[in-house]
Amino acid sequence: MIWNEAKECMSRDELSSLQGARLVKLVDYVYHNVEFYRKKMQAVGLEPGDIKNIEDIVKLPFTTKDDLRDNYPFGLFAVPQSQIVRVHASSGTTGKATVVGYTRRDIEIWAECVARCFAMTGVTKNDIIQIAYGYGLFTGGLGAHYGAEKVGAMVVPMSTGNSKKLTTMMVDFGATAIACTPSYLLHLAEVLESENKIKDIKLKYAICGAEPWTEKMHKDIEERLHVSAHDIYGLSEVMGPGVACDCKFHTGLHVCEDHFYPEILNSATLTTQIPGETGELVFTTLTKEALPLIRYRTKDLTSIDYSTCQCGRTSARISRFKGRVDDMLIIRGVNVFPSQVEAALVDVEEVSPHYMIIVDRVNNLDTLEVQVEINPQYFTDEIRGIEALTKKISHVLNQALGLNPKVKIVEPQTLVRSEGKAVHVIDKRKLY
Ligand code: DLL
Repeated sequence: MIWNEAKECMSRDELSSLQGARLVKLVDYVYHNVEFYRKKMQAVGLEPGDIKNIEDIVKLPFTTKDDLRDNYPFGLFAVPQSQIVRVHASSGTTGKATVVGYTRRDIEIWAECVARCFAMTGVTKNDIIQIAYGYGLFTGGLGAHYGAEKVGAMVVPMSTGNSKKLTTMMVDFGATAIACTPSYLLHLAEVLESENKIKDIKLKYAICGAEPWTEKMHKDIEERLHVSAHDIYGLSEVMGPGVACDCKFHTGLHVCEDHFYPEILNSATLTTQIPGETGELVFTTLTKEALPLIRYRTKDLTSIDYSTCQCGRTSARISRFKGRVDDMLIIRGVNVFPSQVEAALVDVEEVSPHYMIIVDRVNNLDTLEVQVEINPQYFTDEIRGIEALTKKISHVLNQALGLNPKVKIVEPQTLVRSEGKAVHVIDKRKLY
């Protein structure tokens, strides 16, 4: 079933003129409603009338996560607060959240995009879907939820956490689809295997995203759970899940191009890469009202293919993600920057600025350990003192990251000093 054939199968020429018309409207809209964009355009001598078609997009300046952070919390919103019906947030590089807002229409379009994604995987109103992305400020849970409801599927809002309950309900309810991070799904596969329940499940589809995963993980999920596994992509700044997803042919993720205009950038030269070449993905939101973004640099690395897919969709397809251009780690779906750890530790006077973040994957679940050097004047052999300090640091890091890292206090001068750029992260996860 194709959810919105009119939008997903239009010719590339038709699509370009739709995108062009939407861009012209968008530029006029942001120029008159967001001071940040007006100033940025004025700084390069641009007036809204200078943007006449989609090709003109390259004249516009880029937007970055720092711009969102500098305008925290609502500075880039293009509508008054009375028109915002929801906000979500994700972590920023220094611990300050990046806040995103939605009008009622934004929420409707978001649900439609996610519905398209689910529909292209095969999910229909006859399916029972467990949503096991986190519900809350993270866009995963609610974003997937509204899209699944729009398809008409029966939604089970599990959120994350209780794996035993999830697997029990998966069997008891006869769930036919699940949406969660790929690493969590592999963990669930282990739980089901250990309970000898694989034979009892009725899963047909897995819609996984929010973190990088490999072809091998994809194959593993399909073989162990007997499902068709799909890659869903999105980011809160642009909307949330549902910006792109792969269909049953698995030849790249179809971008909802009538709403999000993709460009692939050579980060060094800031010029557009030719199709097939890897670069940084940049998005312009063509229809968003609350938080429109012009040429937003996602930092995600991928390549693009404009040829028509075997499924009939004409939308551009981006390849499975090859990593990021910055140091953002994704741990259990939560975005973590090393600088957030550093900023949090600065407030703990007993420890030095030397720290090391160790990320691993045990039983398919990400683990996070933070090693911190104690300051020589606080160095003690007294266990109780160390225990109290460990607890204090755990609390500080939990507040900053929204995760519960294992904290290990080490003696002064233990951590390796780097001669060049400081190394603060050891990521042992093997994306096998
Ligand atoms: O992770 C939105 C989402 C939720 C997508 C559920 C898919 C499913 P953020 O927390 O803002 O939003 O994180 C966005 O996560 O820039 C990528 O680096 C990474 N990411 C998201 N989906 C994928 C994917 C959500 N399918 C950041 N493959 C993005 C690889 C992904 N990386």
